[in-house]
Amino acid sequence: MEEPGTVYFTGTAGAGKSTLVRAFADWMKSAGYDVTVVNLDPGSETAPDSVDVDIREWVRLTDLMDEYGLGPNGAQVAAADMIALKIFEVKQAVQELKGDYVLIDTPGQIELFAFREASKAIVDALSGDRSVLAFLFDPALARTPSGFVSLLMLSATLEFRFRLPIVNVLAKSDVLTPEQLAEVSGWSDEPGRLYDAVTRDVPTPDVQLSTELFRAIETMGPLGALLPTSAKEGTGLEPFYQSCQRVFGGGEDLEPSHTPGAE
Ligand SMILES: Nc1nc2c(ncn2[C@@H]2O[C@H](COP(=O)(O)OP(=O)(O)OP(=O)(O)O)[C@@H](O)[C@H]2O)c(=O)[nH]1
Ligand SMILES: [Mg+2]
Repeated sequence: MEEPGTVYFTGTAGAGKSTLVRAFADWMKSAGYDVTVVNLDPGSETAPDSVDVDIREWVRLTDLMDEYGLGPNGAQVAAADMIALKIFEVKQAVQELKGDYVLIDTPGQIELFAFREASKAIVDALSGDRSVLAFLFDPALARTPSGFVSLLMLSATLEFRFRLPIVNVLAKSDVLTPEQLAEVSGWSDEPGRLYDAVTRDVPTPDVQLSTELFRAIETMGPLGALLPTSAKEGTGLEPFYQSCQRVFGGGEDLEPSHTPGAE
């Protein structure tokens, strides 16, 4: 049997990870694919029944806060290390479900996920040859040139830390006007436009920094198109699926494992 495709949903706090995981899982199920949804956020407040494998069965943020008298951030740090200790149990639970696709929601605190060694161990344990990191751009940040550059840097950091291919996604695209969406898409399609936008701002040290960062990004290679999605409106989900498939298998499509609507 072919190894499942594993997609990690990452992004800054509130970028829309959990909502996109749910919308994408629903879309995949209605298209006939077998999907396993995994929650790796011990502080998640999503209803457990929308998740197939839930880290909260092993590690819960509120329990850690009560038990050790920790605040939410301290508890997240402790939780990251505890999750790493439980990760083979999580992996076994995922494997038992035998999904074609495994969608993994990650903790809201991106710096914890990006910078703790425990997260590296977690991702290494759960990833096979067909794994991809989806990095969600929050439109509140992505719509300014310096915010956009900062998100590109964060996305590149994740790629560098985890050594996994990355698909950059513009989340909540419905909150942008068509003009804003065209502008932001233009920045990812043509780096020259981003450069112009960054340097058009007043030349404060901040802009100078963004310009330097931009140069670094440019030398890293093609940015890859930023894929607009809206979990609220259900748009961009099929192109997102196709991007993941391109990463996994050089573009071939999975055969749905059962006929849609047959359940
Ligand atoms: N308009 C709009 N709002 C959205 C969309 N997706 C998510 N939201 C809203 O954005 C907020 C954050 O969404 P979440 O899915 O919880 O984001 P998250 O990245 O999982 O958040 P944390 O796990 O807390 O970091 C919620 O209020 C959602 O209702 C979308 O596609 N469109
Ligand atoms: Mg979440």
